[in-house]
Order: sequence, then C-alpha cells, then structure tokens
Amino acid sequence: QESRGMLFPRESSSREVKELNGLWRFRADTSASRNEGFDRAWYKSPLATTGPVLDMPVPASYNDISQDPTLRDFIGWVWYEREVVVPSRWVQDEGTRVVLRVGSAHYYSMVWVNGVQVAEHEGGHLPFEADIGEVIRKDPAEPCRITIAVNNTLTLTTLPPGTITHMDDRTKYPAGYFVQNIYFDFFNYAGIHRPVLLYTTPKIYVDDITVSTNFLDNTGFVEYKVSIKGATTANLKVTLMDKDGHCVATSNGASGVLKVVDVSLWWPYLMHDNPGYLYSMEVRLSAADGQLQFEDVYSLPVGIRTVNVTSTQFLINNKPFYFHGVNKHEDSDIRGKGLDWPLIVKDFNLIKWLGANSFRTSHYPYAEEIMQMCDRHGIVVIDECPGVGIKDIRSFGNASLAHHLSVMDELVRRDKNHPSVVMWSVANEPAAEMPPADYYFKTLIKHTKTLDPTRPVTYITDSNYARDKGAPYVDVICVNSYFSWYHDPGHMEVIPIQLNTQFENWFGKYKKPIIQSEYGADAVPGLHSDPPMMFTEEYQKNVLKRYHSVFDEKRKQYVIGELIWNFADFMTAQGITRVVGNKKGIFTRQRQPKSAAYILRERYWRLANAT
Ligand code: GCB
Repeated sequence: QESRGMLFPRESSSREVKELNGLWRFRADTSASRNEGFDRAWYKSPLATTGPVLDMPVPASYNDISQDPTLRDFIGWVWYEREVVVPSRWVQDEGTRVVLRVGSAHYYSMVWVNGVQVAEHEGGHLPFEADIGEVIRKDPAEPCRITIAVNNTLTLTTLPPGTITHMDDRTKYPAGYFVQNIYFDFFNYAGIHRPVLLYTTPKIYVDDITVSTNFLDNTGFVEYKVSIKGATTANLKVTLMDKDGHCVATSNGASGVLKVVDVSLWWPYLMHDNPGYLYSMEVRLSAADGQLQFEDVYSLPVGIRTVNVTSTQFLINNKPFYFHGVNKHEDSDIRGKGLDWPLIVKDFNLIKWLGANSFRTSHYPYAEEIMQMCDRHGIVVIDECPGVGIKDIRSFGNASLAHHLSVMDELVRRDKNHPSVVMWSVANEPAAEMPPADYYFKTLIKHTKTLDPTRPVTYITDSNYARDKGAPYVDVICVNSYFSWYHDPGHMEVIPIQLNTQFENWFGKYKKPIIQSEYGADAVPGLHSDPPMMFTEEYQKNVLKRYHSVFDEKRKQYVIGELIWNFADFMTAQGITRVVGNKKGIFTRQRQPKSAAYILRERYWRLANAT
C-alpha cells in the first residue's frame, strides 16, 4: 500500500461522510479447498448469484451471531457484500476524491468495488482505505457494489502469530481436519469489527497532520506538520481555536509552531478540575489546478501536554502520574469485538465509577472512537500493538520483524495526535529470554522512537528479570505476575514476599520505573467461600488486597502504576482452565460488579484524593 495519512474521517465544509454500517450479505467459504470464492470469483457478480447468503451486521464479529457452530469456529475466508448509493455529485465532480475506509477487519482483507480490486490489508485492529473514484466513474449508472473478503488465519508471521495444524490421523479426525493454534488468551474473533464508510475530500487535500506539544510557564506550543497530496504546493492556513471557538493562534505553511498564551493544558481527569482540555486545530488548504480552485478543511482536536520519564517517575505536565487503572478487551456478548456505542459509553461510566485514571489497550489497538473518548475525558492510555503471543522462536524471524515494524508505522500514524496516549507498548509477554529477542526488541523499540520521539516505549514482560533480553531498551518496566494463581495456587500468603522480590529485582537491575501491568485472579460471579478458595469472589478480593499493600510501600519509591487484569470477563478459546472464558474481570462480561470491584473502587478514589 502506498504511504498515506490516516486522519480520522471527519465532516467539514469540504468533506462528506457516508456510513455503511448495518446489514451486509455474508458467506463463509466452507469449501474443502477453502478457496472457492477466489476460484469462482465471488467478487465479480452479486454474492447471492453464487450461493446462499446470510444477513450479517457490520460492525460485529461474525462468530456469535448465528446458531451455526461451524461459523463460530470458522477458519478461512468469509465474504461480505453490500451496495451503496453514491451521491451523483460525488461521481460527476472529477475534483472530488471518494475514499472507502474500513475501520478494521480481522485479519487479512481484500476489497473490491464492482468487481475491481481496490485494497488489500494485513492485520486486524487498524484502519485501511482505498480511493474508489476511478472505479465508480467507469460506469456511473451501475450501483456501487462493495465486496470485502476477510481471512482470520494466523501464521507464524502474522501479528498476533498462530499456527495451523493439519490432523492427518484418519482414525481420529475426518479428512481435511485442521485447527488454528493461538498463543494468546482471548477468542480470535473475526469479521468487520469497526465502521465502514465512504468519505470525500477535494482532489488536492490535507493528507496528514502531525502535532507535538510543549509548554513553558503559561505559554503552550503546538509544533505541527501538514502533508498535502494532489499537488506539490498549496496555501495552508492553520488556526488554533479554544473550547469556546475563539482563535488563540494562527500560522501559515506546511509546518510551524503555534504559540498559545495562557494555555489550558490537557490534564488527566482526577488531576485537574478542567481535564481533557482540547483545542481545535483547523487546517485550511487552498490550491489551484489550472483554472480550478480547491479548498480543503480539516479540524484536529489537540491537547497540549508533555510526557517525561525519570528513573523513578512518570511525569505528565511535569507532575508525577501514578497509573491506577485497568486492562481491557474489546469484547462483549453477541457482537464479540464489534464496535458498539452503548458498550463504549457504559465502560467509560464504569471506569469513572471505579476512579480509574488509565487503561492499557491490551492486546491490540482499540477503535479510534475509544481513543477520542479518552482524549475528551482525560483518561490516560498505554497504546498496545497486536504483538501478543510471540512465543515461537520462528516468530522472531526477519519476516515477522518486518511486519511488526510496519504495524507500528500504522499504529503511530493513526494514534500519534492523541494526547491521552502517553506510551507505546510494542508487545505483551513475548518469549523475551530467547536469544533473538535482543535484536528484535532493540530494532522494534528504536524504530518506534524514530516514528515518535515524544513518547516512551515499553513492552509487557513476564520473563525472568535477569534474562529478559528486551528490558534494556524500554523506558518503563511493565511486569505481569500472578502469584498465588499460576504459581503457588491457593497460597495467598506468598504474595507479599514474592511481589517485593519482583520489584526489588527489576529496579535493582535496570533502575527504571515499574508498572505492575497485570495481576489478578479468576472469580466466578456468585461463588463464595470463607476462608477464601480459588475461583470465589473472596479469593479474588484477597489477592488484590495483598498486592495492594506491597504497591503502597513501593509507590513511594519507583512503582508508578498498577493495572488490574481485567476490567471485565472476556471470551477465550475453550480449554480446561477457562470456564466459558476468562473470569479475572472485576466486572462480569455483562458489566456487573463482582466484590473485587468495590475494593478497587475504594482504593482508586483514595489514591485519587491523595494526589
Ligand atoms: C496474562 C496475559 C493475558 C491473560 C492473563 C491470564 O499474562 O497477558 O492475556 O489473559 O495472563 O488471565 O492468564
């Protein structure tokens, strides 16, 4: 794919948006070859002419929508299709660019418009686009038919990685039987997970904007860079507006610095009584092509803040920030990983009810709509890429690394302007003790810092502190541990000594601040016992309390955060340690509190009031 900006599609006086959410036609390619759709070119004619179709909502995972068990666990290509009425002024005006955008589809996607391929993209969780003006103008009378084929197969070089095992023993398995192995602990939901839409820009347009911010005393600075496409030169006028729409600074040209007197900084909520302050940066392009004049307008929300890391602290706007928050998943009943506004708003209400000030996007980038909510509400984000389950030594090879680097390109391009994002996480629990992990993480972290020199970079580890090959390259040490769960199950009394040792070892060796990036215990809601036993609400509650007393001691020194695993119960692959999913949520999957939620709520509000 050509290098292009990934500005979130926003309407403006020069841009229109048309959402394509709702019902699409759908078919899984269950043929033995798993390739009938390509052999018979299902994209060439309407899907209903080549076989049966189902109704499928977009956005949503397809897995839990039907009663068909083969669709729930399907591996391979599925086909989506719908027709769109394109406004005729979009088609007739050659000066209008028409773009098709997919918010995300898991995992590998190919897109056709009226049978012509327009896009191909590897990776879920991140958006991709295609210009389709040329195709729809070929035959303006034809309805615009969009076909999207999505394949959820994971291999050693995908991110996350996986493997396929073919079962050839005919006494045990039917012909052609195979399974998808994964090395991460959440269900491999698939399909079109985020909104699909069409939007327009003029053919000379603002392609990308990058801002970085700073302040000195009462003056804020917004350094910006705009890239344009469709022409080599254009006039650019940049205006920064405050919340009330008053202009506070202006500039001309493709790059510059906007100076804001009496700046209102972007603060995390709980740290300031006017949190999540956003300016609006309006970029106005005008350019000529022969006799024709083009004007493009794009407005980017901008929060002015700084992030710094010392050997013992995480600083936002030069003030120490302590992460007391959650790890989440994009996961819920029926829609799986599909974007769902009621769920998003409910989750933000629960985050605030808890007094959580932050979350990590475990274990993949979340929807842009969620990141925008974080900006506005002042919720701090550790932005994680889908580098989860890098366990096999072959997944440290050159092809894997090259793909991982390009996923970081896409992630940073998408999220670089969010003030809520304060740190990148390039991976979760990789096999960091393997020899190739040294070069792998050195390269990956250096690359990420080149893409974005303004934010610290980390990855989340569960390796031995002395043998972790990537730790020397991170800015913040993020450690997961499950004392009295995966180790010494049932023995909560070991937590204080083991957790103390954990912190002292890591800090002693690296002299970097530490976040407890996961800890927790499964609790089946409604199971009770005293004395506490594993899987009861009491056990979960008591594990948390024992961790907390150690956090409180180390917080005065170099521990800069604690993120509970997990915000809510979530679906996983089936297995003997998972009772219809992972039950380490402090809320159920339906977002009702377990006893542990009240413990955390009390603690987080106490921490909030102490700062
Ligand atoms: C972990 C993983 C997370 C799992 C969790 C668990 O260390 O990072 O994805 O869900 O443990 O509950 O086992």
